[in-house]
Amino acid sequence: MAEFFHNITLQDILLGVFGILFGIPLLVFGVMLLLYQAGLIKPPAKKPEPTLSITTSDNSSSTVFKQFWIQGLLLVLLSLMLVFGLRGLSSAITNPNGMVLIPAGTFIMGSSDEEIMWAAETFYSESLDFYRDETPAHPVTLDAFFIDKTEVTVGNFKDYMAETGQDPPRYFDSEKFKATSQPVVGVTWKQADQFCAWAGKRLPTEAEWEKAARGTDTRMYPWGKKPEEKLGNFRGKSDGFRYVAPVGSFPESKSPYGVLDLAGNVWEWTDSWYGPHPGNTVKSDLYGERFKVMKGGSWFSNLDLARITVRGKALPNQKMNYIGFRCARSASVKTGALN
Ligand SMILES: [Ca+2]
Repeated sequence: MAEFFHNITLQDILLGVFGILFGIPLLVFGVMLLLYQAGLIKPPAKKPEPTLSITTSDNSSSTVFKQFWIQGLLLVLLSLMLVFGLRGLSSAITNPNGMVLIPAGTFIMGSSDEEIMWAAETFYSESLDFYRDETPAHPVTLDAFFIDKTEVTVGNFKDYMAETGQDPPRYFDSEKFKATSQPVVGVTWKQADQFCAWAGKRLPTEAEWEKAARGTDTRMYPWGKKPEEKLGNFRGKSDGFRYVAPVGSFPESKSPYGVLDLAGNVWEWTDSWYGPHPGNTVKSDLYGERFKVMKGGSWFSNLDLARITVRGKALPNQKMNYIGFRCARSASVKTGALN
């Protein structure tokens, strides 16, 4: 429940106001009609306002009111169904419980040789080898899915612990990392995986995370091509935060789909093992089912590591104060994604 309130959006509020503005007057109208019908309120002396057509030729007041009552009630019911149905449908499709819909389709995953050259030159790296696991840039086609709009927070994790009796992650009592609006850190891959399962979700794959951040062009960052120190929580204080920032602190950094916190704040666990991209020719002992890929860089990273295509890696049992996560969910109806 707490998670629901954390995730209420402007759209939810506007739709709520819309529902109240239309729903309440209609409800009052319906109740008054019922009272008329029951004889608890005196009907007007004259014929009712001709706003609703009365087709009968019988002018006796009881028949007129009976029809008036039925038409009015139908109108109220239909209006309420429309208002709340639209609200629920819209909310469920675009933002179920703080999630964002990423439409099905193809995007470009990974970096081209030119792009890693650009990164090496921009960030004064001594070696191109560091970047080679991002290559080649290759098309990937995904089904539609939902992804959390922000990183999972300490507050979310408290709800989970309260309901399941799970142990707190490392750093849960640390002054720097304990605020409820901050992303939870110090979680192992398994803890992240179990939280998502509890929430009826799952960890995103590396490809899903990358698409949610990148959209269908080949941008380097969720906001575009340029490194911008002020658009996320990276190493140093110039962004306003020395350690983690409350989730959603950088609304201008949103991805093409409106997802926040992707670059910086905390690295995010994905479901994927650290293996080679299709067509990658690098020989690496690190490839295989040993490391899980994490994405996005953190409050402890520079802007180089916050590039969308960077492939961070960590052992699944690592508990670091710069690693957190967010969850995803398939959008096919058979998985119940629209509830
Ligand atoms: Ca992040």
